[in-house]
Amino acid sequence: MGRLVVVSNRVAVPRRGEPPAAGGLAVALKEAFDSRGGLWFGWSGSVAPNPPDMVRHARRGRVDYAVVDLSDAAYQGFYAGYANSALWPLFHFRLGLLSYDRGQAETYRAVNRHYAEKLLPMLRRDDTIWVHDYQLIPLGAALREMGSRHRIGYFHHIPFPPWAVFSAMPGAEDLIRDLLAYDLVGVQTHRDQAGLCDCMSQGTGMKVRPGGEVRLRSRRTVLRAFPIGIDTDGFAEAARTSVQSPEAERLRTSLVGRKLIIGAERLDYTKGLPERLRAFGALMEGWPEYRNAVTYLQVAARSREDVESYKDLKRDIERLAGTINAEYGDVDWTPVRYVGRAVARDTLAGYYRMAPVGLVTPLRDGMNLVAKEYVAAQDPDDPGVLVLSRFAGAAEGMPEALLVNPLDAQGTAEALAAALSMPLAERRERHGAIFRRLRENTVKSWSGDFLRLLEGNDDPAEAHPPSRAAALSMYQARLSSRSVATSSANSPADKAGTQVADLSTARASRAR
Ligand code: GDG
Repeated sequence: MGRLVVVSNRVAVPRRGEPPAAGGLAVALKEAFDSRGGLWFGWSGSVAPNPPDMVRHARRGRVDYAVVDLSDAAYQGFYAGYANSALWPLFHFRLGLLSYDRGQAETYRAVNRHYAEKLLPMLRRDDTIWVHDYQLIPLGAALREMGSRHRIGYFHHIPFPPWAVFSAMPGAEDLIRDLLAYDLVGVQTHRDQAGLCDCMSQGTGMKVRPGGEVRLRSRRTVLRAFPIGIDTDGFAEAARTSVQSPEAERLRTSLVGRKLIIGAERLDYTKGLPERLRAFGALMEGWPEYRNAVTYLQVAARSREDVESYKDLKRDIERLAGTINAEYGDVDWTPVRYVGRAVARDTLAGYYRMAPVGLVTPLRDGMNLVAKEYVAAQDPDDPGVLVLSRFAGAAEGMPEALLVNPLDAQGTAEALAAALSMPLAERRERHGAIFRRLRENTVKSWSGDFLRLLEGNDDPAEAHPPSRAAALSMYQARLSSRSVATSSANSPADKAGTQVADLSTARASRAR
């Protein structure tokens, strides 16, 4: 079996001697990387006016990390511009926030082509390529144009709207056509699969067969739902340990016996934070018995601060939290505690475990891992209750959560009141049912399922022999990498890799 080649927007190179960061794709891919070796390619997270046009390499275990920097212009046009100001709102059904600029759309395509040019020479004939997320939709088509016949899969982490919404984007047809370059396109839920199939048939006029199969000449693309999971046991263990930590103790002491409602996410307009604050305000208004008896802790890690709509959001949230605190707070009680920065992952796990209510109410979300993590973190003997937006992908697999429409502040407040007063037996029953499912569908089973379907049973190299151009480019690259590798044990690429690791940590906040 060939290597696994992963391409994602942002690549965090682990520090030498340290394991990859817990959580996220690194955990999902660990097994595949350990067993067959691999390459992880993408943006370093670094931006410079005129970065050197080179790929920097770092080897960690069986994985080669290969990263490129972005120029200021590419960052603005590709990342802050088209990806996060046009595609992100579009895919989250927020047409009013969509800001389209043809120049940015061209930069997005140019960056994807540039990535393909850099990646192609690093590929081996029998590699399997797995591309991640909306920043990289045209990458597969760019690779095909350059002659790649590899198996290439794409996973879309965010929602997929139907054509009635999607077609608002100038060039919508081209984006959908780009997906036909992939052998497998994965989305999070059945609702997203329906949206994708609708876009495919209406945007291209092609027939989507049962099972999500589309055929274009000899090429076959499969469109499927693969709901992403978490490292359930790992997160549960982190919560068990961390709930005893000094940080957790500090929070517990400060609550003075009050019940905790918790929310945690990137500060993003898709996460429904103003709506959530209004719902908490409605709880305070309509259920006076909870005044001075509950505290709502919202962790909102800063994100995409150079995108205009995110600045407005920050102001709105701060104003709303201030209004609720002024209205209902007391000398010894602040109803809303708002922490505007990231909290360490394990600490967060401990906080979840001590909170009787998890409040996760995005307006739209591909999956929402916080919902899953909150459930995994609970004490099974005395679990908390998840209040969850029906518009989070996670809701599809969690009918036992209290499902709400986040736009309905009264309805969400009712769910909060129900959660705060739910009898132990019912809490255990609801929690047990979700937790069992979370243990069956983990992040590892997710990546395994995707790769199994992508690779099928036949030999990918037989099914898609590389074209002459691609074979030549790969051959030349292997020759030149051999001469670098033999020149010194402490090669320039290796040194650059160490530098990348430092950079990647410093700029982690630019990841999404
Ligand atoms: C995209 C899709 C899809 C949050 N605050 C802190 C913190 N977090 C962690 C959570 C969770 C992760 O960040 C966020 O994951 P989400 O799934 O909620 O959201 P996105 O970042 O938007 O991710 C989403 C996901 O891709 C996976 O496919 O579910 O729908 O939008 O793990 O725990 N982590 C730390 N400090 C914080 O303050 N350390």
